[in-house]
Amino acid sequence: MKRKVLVTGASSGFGKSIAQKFAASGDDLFITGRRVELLNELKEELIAQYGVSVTVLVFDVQQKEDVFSTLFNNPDLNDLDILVNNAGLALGRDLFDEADMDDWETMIDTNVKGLLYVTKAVLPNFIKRGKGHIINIGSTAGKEVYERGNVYCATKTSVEVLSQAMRIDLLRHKIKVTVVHPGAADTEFSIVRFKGDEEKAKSVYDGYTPLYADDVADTVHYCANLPEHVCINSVVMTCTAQANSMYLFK
Ligand code: NDP
Ligand code: 8X3
Repeated sequence: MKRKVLVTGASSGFGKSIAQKFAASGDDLFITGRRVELLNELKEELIAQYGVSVTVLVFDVQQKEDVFSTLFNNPDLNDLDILVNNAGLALGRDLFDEADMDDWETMIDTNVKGLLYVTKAVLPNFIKRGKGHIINIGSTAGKEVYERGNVYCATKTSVEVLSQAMRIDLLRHKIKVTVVHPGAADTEFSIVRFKGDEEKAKSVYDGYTPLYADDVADTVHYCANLPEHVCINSVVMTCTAQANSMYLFK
C-alpha cells in the first residue's frame, strides 16, 4: 500500500537515495533540506520515473520556528506513515582542545536539536493514528568514540540514546522507532566535514570500498517494509573493510 514518507536531508547522500528507494516502491514523498534547487531536481526525477507525489519542504532543521511553521499542523502530513531523520553533518576533525566552538554548536543544533524539533513537529500525526515509524540515522561514531571525533561522536551517541528513549516513551502509541548506524560512506559528508577540501575528503575513502548511499537506503527501506508487528530497533552497518569506528583495513 502507498505510504507517505518524510525524509530530511534529501538533497544529497543517504537522504536522496532513501527518497529514491521509497519512490521506486510507489510511496509518496516529502523531501526536505536547504538547497532548494537540488530538492526540485530530485522531485522532477522521482515524478518522471515513478509517478509518485513529491513535495519539497525547504527549511533549516536548526531553526525551531521554521521547522514548526512548516511541519506542525500541516494538513498534508496528517496521514504521514514514516519519518526518516537523516539531516546531519560533521564539521571539522580536530582534537578537543583545538576544535572550533561554532562547529560544535552547529553539530549539536543540527544532529540533536534539529532531530528533536522535526520529530516533535510531526509526532501528533502518528499519535492521532496510533501508528507511525521513526527511522533515525545515527553512526558508528555513536557506538565508539574516536580520536578527533569528540562532539560529532557525542551527537551521534545522543541519536542512539534518543532513539531508545523514543521507543520506550512512544510504546503506548504503537510507534516504531529504528536507528540505523552506518560506518564510513562515500557521500558529501566528508566534503562538508572538511569544509570544501575535496582532496582531503576523497582521501577518507582511498584504499578500500566504503559504503555507498544506496547501501544505507536499502537497509532503511528494508526496516520500513516489515510486518506491522515487527520493529528492527537498531542496525549497525559498515563496509566489509571496517569493523567499527576505530578499525578500518586499507
Ligand atoms: P550529505 O552531506 O551527503 O547529506 C547531508 C544532508 O543533510 C543534506 O541533504 C543536507 O541538506 C542535510 N542537512 C545538513 N544540515 C542541515 C540543516 N541544518 N538543515 C536541513 N538539512 C540539513 O551526508 P550523508 O548523506 O552522508 O549524511 C546523512 C546523515 O548520515 C547525517 O546525519 C550523517 O551524520 C550520517 N552519517 C553519515 C555517514 C557517512 O560516512 N557519510 C556515516 C554515518 C552517518 P542541505 O545541505 O540541502 O541542507
Ligand atoms: C560518519 C562516519 O566514521 O566519519 O558518521 O564517524 S565517521
